[in-house]
Amino acid sequence: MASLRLVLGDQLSRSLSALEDLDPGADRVLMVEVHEETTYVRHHPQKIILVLSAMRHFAGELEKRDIPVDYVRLDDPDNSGSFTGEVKRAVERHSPERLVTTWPGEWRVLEAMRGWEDELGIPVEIRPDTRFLSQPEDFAAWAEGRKSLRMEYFYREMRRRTGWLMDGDEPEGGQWNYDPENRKALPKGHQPPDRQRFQVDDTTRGVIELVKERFDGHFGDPEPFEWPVTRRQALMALRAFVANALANFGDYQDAMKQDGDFLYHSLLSTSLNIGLLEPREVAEATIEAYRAGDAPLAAVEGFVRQVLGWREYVRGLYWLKMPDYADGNFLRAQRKLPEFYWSGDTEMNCLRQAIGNTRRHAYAHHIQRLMVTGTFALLAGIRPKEVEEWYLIVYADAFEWVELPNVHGMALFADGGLLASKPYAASGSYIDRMSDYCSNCRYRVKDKTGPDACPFNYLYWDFLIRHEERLRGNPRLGMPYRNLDRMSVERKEQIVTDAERFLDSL
Ligand code: FAD
Ligand code: DLZ
Ligand code: SF4
Repeated sequence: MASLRLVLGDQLSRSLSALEDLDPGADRVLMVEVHEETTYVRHHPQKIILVLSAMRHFAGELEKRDIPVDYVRLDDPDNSGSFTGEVKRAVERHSPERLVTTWPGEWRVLEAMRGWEDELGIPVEIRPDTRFLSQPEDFAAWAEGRKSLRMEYFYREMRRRTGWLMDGDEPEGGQWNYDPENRKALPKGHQPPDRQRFQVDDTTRGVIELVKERFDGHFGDPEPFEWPVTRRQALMALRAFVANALANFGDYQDAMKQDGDFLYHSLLSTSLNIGLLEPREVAEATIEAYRAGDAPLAAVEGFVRQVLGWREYVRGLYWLKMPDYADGNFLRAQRKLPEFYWSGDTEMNCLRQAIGNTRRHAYAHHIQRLMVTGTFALLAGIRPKEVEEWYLIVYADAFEWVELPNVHGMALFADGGLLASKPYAASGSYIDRMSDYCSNCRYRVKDKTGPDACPFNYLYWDFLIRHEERLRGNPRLGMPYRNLDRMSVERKEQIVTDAERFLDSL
């Protein structure tokens, strides 16, 4: 055989670089379900179902096009359980001249791949992942010599490079960023559209049963399982988002609502991250809606910034800074992850809502991830590695290249400000402003201290007091520190006492 083309579970794109120049008469695709990937963390059952079902559908689609696929199932008795073991076995079966694959999404997998030439005794070609709109070396060139790596400037460069939402050399509408218009709470009684749901077919049903049997005890409900698992379904999800939600995406991007699991979010991250959709087509579909007058500029710019800006930026940062990036702990956070992150058993309604959403769908939207579970972990000083593992486990879209910078850098400020210019610390009033959670909570968001006060309130000030040495010099924290300076000694003592009492009870 000429070449063996390895396709991983998050590389399910017909345009994948490993599949370029494939000769169906001489080459073969290799796809492997392996124990190591299904268990390197105790993934939410829906994440395993998503990846395995999408892999099986993708293999079927390749075969329909007469591309030979060697597909190893998880329950194959000879399955060695790892990428390295399965690649070795496949090389023994097929004696290819070379192995071709695409740059993976996680450092640990790249490390394994780098040892394959020696182990297999054949050339191993690791091709760039051209589905992204920028490559790690582009990011490294952009970052070179810069004191700070703010996403906003990277994003502007990407806008210029793609020409998206540009008017010549200027941004469409005269502004690069319409975020200030994108921070509205949902009006009372407002009903966001329902999520597009996908029927479970026989392939997915088979995987659901396998996962229920093998991964019983993992956090999260396996069913109802409603994620797209084929390209056709993913395209339907994209069309549904553009038609039903995009126009309001900007306004309500930061909003949260009791039992509002999805609001106006696109729910496209799972499809993007496993390759059923490409970022280019997703962004272009939204820009087309703007040009057709179907969505306002602020909404479309807000969405494009997530896909062209944040998504590409976090990947660039990940590959620039790994493997050391994962080891930072700027704020020396050492507390254990509270049990309620798994059980949802807490009287804090905002956390109960975000964790419940996560358990039901392997999904929570950005502000729930950042300003509820993320901010709480930041304020409470939870050990970054434990928080990172939680996020990698519980979300169906979690792959380390995107999860780690978002948790370590954005939510926890564990990189000391490489990604974020200040910690995303906030008191309960932020959650109260952006949601209706507080009116359904046992705690009182207006109370600042005492047993009934919202814990976010005293934890916020306690956080600033605890980290004064590290954070007072941050120019973006000037105002809160000035407010802290105006507080009486007794008030500060009360804050510290309340915070200690609460944290000890976790
Ligand atoms: P929308 O709100 O509709 O956004 C559109 C798209 O923009 C998303 O599908 C996603 O591809 C992209 N996007 C938006 N924000 C980001 C971001 N900060 N970084 C990268 N891409 C972004 N995203 C993941 O894909 N996987 C993760 O494991 C992940 N972990 C996160 C952990 C934390 C603590 C935080 C704060 C954010 C995390 N994000 C992660 C980013 C973001 O929250 C999710 O991409 C988003 O919630 C997915 O839902 P959606 O498709 O409905 O997104
Ligand atoms: C997440 C995941 C799971 C659960 N299982 C598999 C698998 O059995 N086979 C596979 O090829 N990929 C799987 N994946 C996705 C991989 O973990 C992912 O490709 C690597 O982490 C690199 O990003
Ligand atoms: Fe969360 Fe505090 Fe509001 Fe309760 S009062 S929902 S703990 S922010």
